[in-house]
Amino acid sequence: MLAHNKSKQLFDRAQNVLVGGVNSPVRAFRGVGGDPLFIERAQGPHVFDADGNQYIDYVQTWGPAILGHAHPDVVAAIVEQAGRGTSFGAPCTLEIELAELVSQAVPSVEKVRFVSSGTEATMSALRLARGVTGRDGIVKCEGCYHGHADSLLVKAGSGVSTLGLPDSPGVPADLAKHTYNVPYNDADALEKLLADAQGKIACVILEPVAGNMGCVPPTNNYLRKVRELCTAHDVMLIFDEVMTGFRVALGGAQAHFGVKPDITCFGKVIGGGLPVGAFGASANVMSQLAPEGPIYQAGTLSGNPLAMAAGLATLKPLFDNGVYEQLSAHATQLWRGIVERAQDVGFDAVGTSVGSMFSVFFADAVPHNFQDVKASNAERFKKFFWGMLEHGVYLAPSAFESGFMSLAHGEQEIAKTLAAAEKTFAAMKSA
Ligand code: KE4
Repeated sequence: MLAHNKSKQLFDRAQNVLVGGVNSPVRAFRGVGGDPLFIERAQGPHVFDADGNQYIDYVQTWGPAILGHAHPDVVAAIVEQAGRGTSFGAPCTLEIELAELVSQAVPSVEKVRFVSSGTEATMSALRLARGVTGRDGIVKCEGCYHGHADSLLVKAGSGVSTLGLPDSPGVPADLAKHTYNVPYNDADALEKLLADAQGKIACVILEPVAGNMGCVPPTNNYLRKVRELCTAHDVMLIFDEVMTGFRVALGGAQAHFGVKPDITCFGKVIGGGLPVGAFGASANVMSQLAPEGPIYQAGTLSGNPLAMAAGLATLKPLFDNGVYEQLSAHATQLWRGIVERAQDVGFDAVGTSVGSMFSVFFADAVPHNFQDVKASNAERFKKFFWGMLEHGVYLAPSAFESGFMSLAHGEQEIAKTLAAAEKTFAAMKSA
């Protein structure tokens, strides 16, 4: 058994001063039981915990580390900029350069506003859509996560499309009532809701590849149907590409599937591990935002030079030829190898991937929505998680998260991961 004594000591100490010992709930390992590891450093495809254990990392700080951890170009860019100042609270050249790169990669984004998290990006995108349309209603998909802004912390009640019910204390019912939920991958449910709520809806926001219920790809033409429905009902379509942006393709999911949203949200990869989010749209839509227009949005650290430098150093290599083909091939090779080894011991298992994000589900069919995912074998996932950890592989500590492949992961890491899976499944079978 790997020693986790120092992580345990740190966790005990952390809980005295940090809520739940963490600064973001999913890190607390509540999804798999047990205590979280404290990570001391990371390098390439690996993270190292406080006890000195090395793990092949597929969490990648929840997506940003697409080049691998501590990439020399990213570190050098951060160090160089840090010596020139970390934040000016004034326009700087690096903001222009990163915005130009985002717009070059994602043509539907003619203008960008940088913020400091994915939550800020989606929260601001909602305000933009509500301000442009003059309507209050928003539609999201059950099981999609868009950060913790009040209007988005609302889950579907029972039924296909329903008035939102607060998913967290502190979200006013008077606000939650403007949030409608529909099942992911169900264009008929969306069509019915838009017809029933005609004239009330400002926007539909969705993850073009759901990544917060595990990796659940859109089924055939779903995104195209959503696009057509939004156009027909004069409703803005927001793609939350905080996870899929620069992760599934250089141009994100909208490039991969050929469907163009009205507003796009970004995060994670575009900051290369530093706090960066962004949202963007046509110049016309973005002109409604202050200081050009009346819709207010602001941020002290938005576009700060240190984060911009990290983002630029992270995105530039992604424009090289063959990058996404490698990432996609490795992600597919990984989940297929894990699924095969699970099936070899008689476990139901399926896998999904889009670009470099992937999941394995202990189920007999590929899930298409949150209900399907909730029907998968979560207890088996927990055993899988801990077995892989024991064999030096760090997966997301929740069955409702995606895994991520980086450019630093090579054949050796994949082979080691599959060997770990084989040992883990053998132990699970004999338990
Ligand atoms: P942040 O505010 O955490 O930067 O971004 C929120 C967000 C928005 N949209 C999507 C599609 C996202 O996946 C996220 C954040 N993702 C989670 C994990 N899947 C972040 C991990 C955490 O909450 O600690």
